[in-house]
Amino acid sequence: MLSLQSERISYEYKAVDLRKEKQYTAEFDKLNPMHLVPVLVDGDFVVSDSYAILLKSILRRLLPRDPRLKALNLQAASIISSSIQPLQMLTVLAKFPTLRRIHESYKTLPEYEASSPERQPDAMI
Ligand SMILES: N[C@@H](CCC(=O)N[C@@H](CS)C(=O)NCC(=O)O)C(=O)O
Repeated sequence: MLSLQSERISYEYKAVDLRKEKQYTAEFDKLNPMHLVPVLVDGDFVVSDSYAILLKSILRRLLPRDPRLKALNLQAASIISSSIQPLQMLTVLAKFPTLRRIHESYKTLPEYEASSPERQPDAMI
């Protein structure tokens, strides 16, 4: 636990060690039953999901006032939280044993190897 003071916002930072699966403790379950960080606790108000936290009043002030610039900032936040970040979550890494087994089995086929993304003419290596 760490108490910090930025220019105008004081807050307490509580780290949740995902490698030790601290997101599954009973205490954290009360904050976010989806077992994901980040979570913002403001008195008795609790909100999870970085996009929703961004839109909460205090952080909303960090967004540009110009509606076009604001839209571009929200676009970046949405792309990260909806399209990029979900692919890196611990819940989807190193799982899907059946798909992994099929992939390992197919890898012995020359046709399968030849069709791999990195072997395509337009692959960016
Ligand atoms: N869309 C959510 C995603 C939250 C998320 O996936 N958090 C990751 C860490 S960046 C997490 O808590 N992972 C724990 C797990 O996968 O068990 C957000 O933007 O807050």
